[in-house]
Amino acid sequence: MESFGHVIGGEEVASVGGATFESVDPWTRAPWATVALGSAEDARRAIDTARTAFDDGPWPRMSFAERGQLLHRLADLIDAHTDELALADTTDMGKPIAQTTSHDVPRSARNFRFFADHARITPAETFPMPDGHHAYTRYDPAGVVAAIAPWNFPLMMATWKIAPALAWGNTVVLKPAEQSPASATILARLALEAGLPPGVLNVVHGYGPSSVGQALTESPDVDRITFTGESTTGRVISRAAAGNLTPVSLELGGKGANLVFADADLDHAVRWAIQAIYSNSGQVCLAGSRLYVQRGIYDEFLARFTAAAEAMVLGDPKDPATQIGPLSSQEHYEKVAGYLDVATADGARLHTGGRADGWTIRPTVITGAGQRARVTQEEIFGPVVVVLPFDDEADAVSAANDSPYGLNAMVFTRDLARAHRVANALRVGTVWANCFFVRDLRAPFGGAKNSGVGREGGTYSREFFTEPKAVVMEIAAS
Ligand code: TXE
Repeated sequence: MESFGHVIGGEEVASVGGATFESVDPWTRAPWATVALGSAEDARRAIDTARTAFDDGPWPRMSFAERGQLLHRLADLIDAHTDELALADTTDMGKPIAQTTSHDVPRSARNFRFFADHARITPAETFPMPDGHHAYTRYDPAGVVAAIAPWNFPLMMATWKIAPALAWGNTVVLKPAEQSPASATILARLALEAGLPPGVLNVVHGYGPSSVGQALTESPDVDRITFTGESTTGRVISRAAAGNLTPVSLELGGKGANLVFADADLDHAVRWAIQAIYSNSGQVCLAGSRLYVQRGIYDEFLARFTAAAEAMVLGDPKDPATQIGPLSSQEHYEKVAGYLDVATADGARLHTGGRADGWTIRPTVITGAGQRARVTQEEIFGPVVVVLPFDDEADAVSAANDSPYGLNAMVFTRDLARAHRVANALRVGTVWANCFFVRDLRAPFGGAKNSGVGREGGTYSREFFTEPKAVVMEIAAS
């Protein structure tokens, strides 16, 4: 068994009361690591440490170049420890090793490099005023940031929050999800090795309600809360934060619509549609879990899509050939498997897929579900796609927008005017036209409706993790 502690004030420590929990490998379904189990008291220790590091320590007072140098060093160490970090996430939550190695870990390093550089080179505004004054904006760090991360991209989502927070001079307390704690401790160890001052990046393990998560969101000493997870949890966190008027950034659930028009390049659309729903076993907030196909190509598209889904390689996530691993936990497997029963009980059909061994679900296609069916409206968060036909553009847009979620959508068409029109009409935070998951880290990332509050990325992260200050100065007294 491996062992992972909290990292508070530059040291890896046990919980105050010595409590631990076990992280279960969802492939073997056996515990593989012992993890410190924090309480509200451990959260308070971490917040106090981060507070002192912010109020009295060097970090917020360093130049962007000095901080950037340390964050680049951390990015280099992440790259150098790719195998260890990739294996940690894969063992914790079952994501195929090919994905953690080629995507999640490199992207985590990139998050630090990008935000370090972005903070260093982004200009602030000046406003020359006509009356003998000028105004300019300072982007001062906000203070102590609580980052609450999900289990579906453990290292990648944690670094997406931590990197801009640190680059702008804040100190951080990270609570990783209880299903995927290991990579957070490894990251904090590497941050110390890179030379980040003690107390700047703290990690506390534990649960959400009545535990570390709740303590972080209720603390008056936390200045910003950034959270990714379920929409219901987002509401609970918003309510807790409201007690102290602490600003929150929430990236919540999704039910991405993927619109495939008859004029699309079908091979291309099938390839992306497969990727959009089955990568990470569908445990992706951005998943294209509602696949709307124009009626004229519906049968052909469905046949090609089904063949590609059935060809996917299931198995041990530590095998580099595996494309579909187990779901992240028994609880989550039961939730996703339950939706297969919901689909058939509601009169829909499992066109392909279903349960496999252990906690694995085969790439599943549901047909014959209505627009109002639960499987069409609710976030399943597994390798399960609902395929529905549409007649024309107006029909496609209205079906896509008929959802409580508004995180993202995809449109496949060769008609660029239509791609622009549809992108304009969709009520979501991101539209991908003829692609999926391609990111420019300067662009806003977040969701409309129940998919979130606020945006992160580039200057959007700056707005959230700083306290923008207007300085108005008289130039010449008259
Ligand atoms: O999410 P939670 P869960 C969706 C997906 C999934 C469902 C449940 O549909 O099936 O959520 O997953 C912490 N105060 N997404 O239960 O509970 C918790 O410890 C403070 C979408 O894992 O939202 C963990 O660190 N913190 C998603 C984090 O919140 C609390 C990614 C997420 O857990 C808390 C993951 C509280 N009261 C799941 N309660 C996405 N948008 O990508 C929980 N937490």
